[in-house]
Amino acid sequence: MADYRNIVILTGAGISAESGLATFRGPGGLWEGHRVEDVCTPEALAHDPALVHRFYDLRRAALAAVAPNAAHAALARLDAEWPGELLIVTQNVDDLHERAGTGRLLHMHGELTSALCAACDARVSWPGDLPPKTPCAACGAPALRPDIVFFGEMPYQMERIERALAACDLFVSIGTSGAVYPAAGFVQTARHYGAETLELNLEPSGGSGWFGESRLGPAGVLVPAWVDEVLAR
Ligand code: BJW
Repeated sequence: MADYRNIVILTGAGISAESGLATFRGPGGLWEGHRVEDVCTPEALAHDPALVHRFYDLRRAALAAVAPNAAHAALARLDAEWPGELLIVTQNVDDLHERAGTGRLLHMHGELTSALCAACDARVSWPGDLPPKTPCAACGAPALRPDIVFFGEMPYQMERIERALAACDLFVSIGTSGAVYPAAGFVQTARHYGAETLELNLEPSGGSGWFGESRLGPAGVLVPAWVDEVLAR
């Protein structure tokens, strides 16, 4: 790969799989037993808030039982030691990147440990269960919901992400199936602006053909090896 200084990394559920968190698609996936439209749309939240809140309460509780793995730790090391620009954009709503020590991070699909007020858009840290109709401390409306980007809603910080994609000279995608937009299109945006592109995934993703290089295997092996390479340059 050519010389590079400015890296954008996209992570997905595959990076947390070796920590024991289920991915979404495939056998044993998180939505097996739940239809996605029953839990992950604004319509589902309006129709059956108890089901949707319970689904995310269980996911939030499961976080306490898991820990960051070698892939999260390697990206935290990259963040600490890489002297150039770096942005890690995660689609994941878990907090394993932060717990590994990564700072240059944004959560484009929301966070399990945060609540969002549907009335005033306030976001507040929320580590425990979140019953429907919980009042918002900012505006008083009984409107706190999981701070999760549902299908049909705009992911967070898209302008910042688009700017970073346009400016980077290396785009790396880790542990994502490339099934959900706009994240699935980031590789094309980065290529359009001239970046090198690398995929690290267990199997070829939906957008594999867009990547200049694909390395297949578990993130817990591939990511530390790649970070060693980058920091040795
Ligand atoms: C490993 C591994 C190991 C396993 N090591 N790897 C038609 C065409 C195009 C788009 C649309 C369309 N119709 C609707 C849309 C838009 C829609 C969309 O993309 N739908 C698709 C289903 C087609 N998108 C949206 O609605 C988004 N909003 C939007 O588009 O707004 C408008 C807009 C316009 C213009 C610009 C910007 C925006 C919102 C999407 C919200 C997604 N939310 C979810 C749920 C979050 C809450 C929760 O966690 O419950 O986010 S969906 C779910 O999928 C979650 C994930 O972040 C996301 C991606 O999944 P991910 O991470 O890729 O996981 P998997 O399971 O799919 O893949 C895991 C991968 O890891 C696999 O490849 C494994 O092989 C691999 N793996 N073990 C390495 N050990």
